[in-house]
Amino acid sequence: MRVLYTPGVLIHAPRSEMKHGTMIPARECPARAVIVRDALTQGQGFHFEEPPGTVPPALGRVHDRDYLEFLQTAWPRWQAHIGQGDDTPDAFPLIFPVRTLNETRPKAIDGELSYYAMDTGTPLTAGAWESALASASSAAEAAHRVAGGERAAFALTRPPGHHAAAGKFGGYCFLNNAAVAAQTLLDAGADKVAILDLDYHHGNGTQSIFQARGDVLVVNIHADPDFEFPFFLGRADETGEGPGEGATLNLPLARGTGWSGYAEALERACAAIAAFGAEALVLSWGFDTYEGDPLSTFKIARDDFARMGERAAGLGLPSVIVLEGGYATASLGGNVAAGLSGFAGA
Ligand code: Q9C
Ligand code: ZN
Repeated sequence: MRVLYTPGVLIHAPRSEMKHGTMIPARECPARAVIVRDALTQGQGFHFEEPPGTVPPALGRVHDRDYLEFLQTAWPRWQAHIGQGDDTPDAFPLIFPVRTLNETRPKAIDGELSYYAMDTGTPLTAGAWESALASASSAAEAAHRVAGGERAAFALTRPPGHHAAAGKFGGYCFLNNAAVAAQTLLDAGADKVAILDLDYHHGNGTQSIFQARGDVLVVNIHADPDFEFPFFLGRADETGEGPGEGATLNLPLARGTGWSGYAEALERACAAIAAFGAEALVLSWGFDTYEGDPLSTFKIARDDFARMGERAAGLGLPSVIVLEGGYATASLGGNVAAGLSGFAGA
């Protein structure tokens, strides 16, 4: 299997995030990509290639122009605002335009951070834009390969993307890599693309980007938002709107779900994708469903990732696979290798 990887994904290195009111080391860290890269390098049948260092055209079709401008310039503005040069701490938003306020975009950088964020859990760092762009470029190049006839390609993306909406960052995500891959497949000639999101968390960004579109089916299998982040999207009654009515499918699962419950949802997901008539698949694959993951309540084992990959491959569709979450860093390389090998072996 083709692997799109660039060291650009290692630049974004958040220091810390908040947990229960105190700061802990950031879970979404460069070591995640390093361990996946090393596991695939040592594994069988993975062929590495670097994506081009250019901005993928699909980026501007799934994200707002003003949001992209903000992301690209946020760090130097934040640095100037803080006035501590190279010692500038990571940027966090501290207020949100909730229902009692209005959504007029402020001019100050700290106000804009709040305008473009969905949570305080996503440190914006000196390298956030560079790594997010490297990831989006990897996803787009993987899509080009698949559009050009390769059976499957894996984009080793980090930071992840599925919580990022057209104009919002959050959930460790800045640019929606899966959406970029899907849009690239469409732009290369596919009429219909399906996105299957297997991260532990609901991919709210991906759903919202395509919610009113009929050309992309978005299917999510995830922890029920009644008890889990992102809390405000991912319910079973969300089915899409306008031309996208019927092209959103949410399969929320209970706390503690193991392989049997998960496999049942996966069957339903695959049946929907087959019925939609997709010509290509984007697998938005997070490995935080793992039984050893610090963010997960699910009980998915390494062998189960191989079964997951096998089932997704069984759809028989040209597939772009992008990496989403997975925070049991020491186990992440082996888990990704197992999943991709399961896919390739099917
Ligand atoms: N105390 C992805 O997996 N914060 N994002 C959880 C737990 C949000 C995860 C806080 C987790 C977002 C791509
Ligand atoms: Zn996740």
